[in-house]
Amino acid sequence: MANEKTIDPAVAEMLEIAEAEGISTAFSRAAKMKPCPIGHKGACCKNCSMGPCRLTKEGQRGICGATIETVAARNLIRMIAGGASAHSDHGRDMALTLLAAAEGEAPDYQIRDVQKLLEVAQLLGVKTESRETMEIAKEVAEAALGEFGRQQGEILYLRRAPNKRQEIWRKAGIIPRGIDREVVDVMHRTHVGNDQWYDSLLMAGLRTALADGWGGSMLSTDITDILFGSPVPLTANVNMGMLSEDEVNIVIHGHEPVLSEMILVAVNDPEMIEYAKSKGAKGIRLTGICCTANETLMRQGVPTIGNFLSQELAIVTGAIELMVVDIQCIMQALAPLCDQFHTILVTTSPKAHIEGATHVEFDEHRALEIAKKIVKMGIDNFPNRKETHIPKEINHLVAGFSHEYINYALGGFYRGSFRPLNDAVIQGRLRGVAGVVGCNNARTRHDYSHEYITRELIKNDVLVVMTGCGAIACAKCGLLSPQAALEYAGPGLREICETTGIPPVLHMGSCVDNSRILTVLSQMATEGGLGEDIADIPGVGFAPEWMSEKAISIGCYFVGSGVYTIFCSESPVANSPIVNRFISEEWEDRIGGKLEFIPDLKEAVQKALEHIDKKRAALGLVEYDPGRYGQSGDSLLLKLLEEQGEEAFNVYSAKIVGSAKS
Ligand code: BF8
Repeated sequence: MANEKTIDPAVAEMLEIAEAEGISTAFSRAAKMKPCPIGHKGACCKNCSMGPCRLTKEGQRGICGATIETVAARNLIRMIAGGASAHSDHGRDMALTLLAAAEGEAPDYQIRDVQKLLEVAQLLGVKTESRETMEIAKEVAEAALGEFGRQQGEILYLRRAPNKRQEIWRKAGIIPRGIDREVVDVMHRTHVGNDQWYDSLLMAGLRTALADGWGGSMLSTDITDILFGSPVPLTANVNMGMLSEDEVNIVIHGHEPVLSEMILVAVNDPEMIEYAKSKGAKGIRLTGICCTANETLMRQGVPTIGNFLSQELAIVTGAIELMVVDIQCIMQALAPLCDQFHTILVTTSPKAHIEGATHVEFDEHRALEIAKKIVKMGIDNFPNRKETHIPKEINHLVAGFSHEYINYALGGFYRGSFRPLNDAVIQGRLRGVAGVVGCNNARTRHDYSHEYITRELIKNDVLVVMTGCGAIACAKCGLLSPQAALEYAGPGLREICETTGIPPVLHMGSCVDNSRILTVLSQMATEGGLGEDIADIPGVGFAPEWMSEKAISIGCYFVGSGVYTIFCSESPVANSPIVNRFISEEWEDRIGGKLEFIPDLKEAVQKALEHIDKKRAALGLVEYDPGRYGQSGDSLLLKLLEEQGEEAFNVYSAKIVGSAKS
């Protein structure tokens, strides 16, 4: 039964225990509560108290006269505004931390990537010559904060996009002004009695999504790199087997590394470790869940024990002394669940209180002091641990692919550029590129769609980049290890992985780090050989198991940037065929990207590959042919091993080693 709900053996194991003991989880609640069929299709309008109006029949109107199209479009763009707010407010907090650090008021934070600071300074028009690092950092933080409240003009980071893309935005009237302004614009225009044409509503939604992707999220990623270092590849471990039987288990969950990085410093403090030993533990084990886990995994190799749908089941192990959370994707169900175990749930953000949790407000001005206080609470709770059940499951991965590193990995120090990647696409060694991102959703089999879509894409020589819970899902399936190339990748992609040592699926970070994918696409478009715009690149975007408003905002900023983006679910605007057509065909006509909801995974992959091939043909590239490559590298030895057995393989290997020596 549990295996029908998840493909993760650790989650299945814990789910069986939860079910046997009558413990409520998102899985059991989803089975009991069917989604509202009216809201599900975007047919419910509750923007005023004359309703809620349920527009289920063609031609029906709400009490104010709103049409089905208006209601569906308003609902969709309010989701964009919600998602953009979440990402961008996170970005604002990162800028405020940078400002506090630069002013000497947050002494526990430093500038770890000065090079990145200088690059960002240039983009934001901050002078760098003959200036102290902290002086530059202060002005960068102030300029970044200014981008949120910019009333007129254009967000400065849009300059990172190819010129042609910027022109498309200007022509379509969707170039974002300040980030806050665009979110307020959507909330205003969707108020009763305001914008009532689906066309202008949906275009305004795109503008807000672009403010998220090229504004709030991109600033967040860059400032996080400045403060904590830009990621470079590292090996790490994933899944619940990383919880410790004999150490104090502290789990970080949420999104902002400002907290989790400090908890990491605190758990490594020798005094804290000694204190843990005084309580009978062998030490302290820090692990993570969701995107704050992705952040610390990418930079420090902190193990990730699961994604969104694992959060409750991790508690059911009985092995977690303390789970500390900040913002976003934290289930309210954690508080009553922790009451059934010895786990302490600590909330830290003034924006995310949970009734029943212990609130220890985080303040970056006293970051390490507060982090130590929280860690000590966990240590003090160790003697209360009772029976535990920790699944054995552990997988290995390589994480830490920033766009800077991809640049270097493919081109080396002396010719670091996206040229080799573009050449691989041009020659057909790679059919194309794809971003597979987003959440888990209790309405679909946990992790299954991520694994299916990603495996099919790499089998077809599509290089995949991932973020968020999708990246964790595929890491748990072993797809983020270099060995996955041998097992699952198509012949051309496998050759590239063998040559460069990268896995066929690259972990690019948390959900705000989807902005890194925008930067990769921009650099590919400007490198030459693949057109002049992101929309020219043979590439696609996927959100196989999305559930959050943030995912809708991400999907829409990819579409706004020219990418064909597929969500593998029923459409949240299914009630309006006009709106569904608009976000697909009309958006493609106007801005080159389109948004489609395709629940059938096979069909979704097929459409993606057709799109990639169409883009290849439009660029005049050779037709993709998997038979052309794959005759080099390890594949010959492996073929020999398979066909002639180990003896022949050993004789041949010895010959190669011998000739290399002589
Ligand atoms: O920001 S992928 S479930 S954890 S929303 Fe949430 Fe979705 Fe996970 Fe990260 Ni993103």
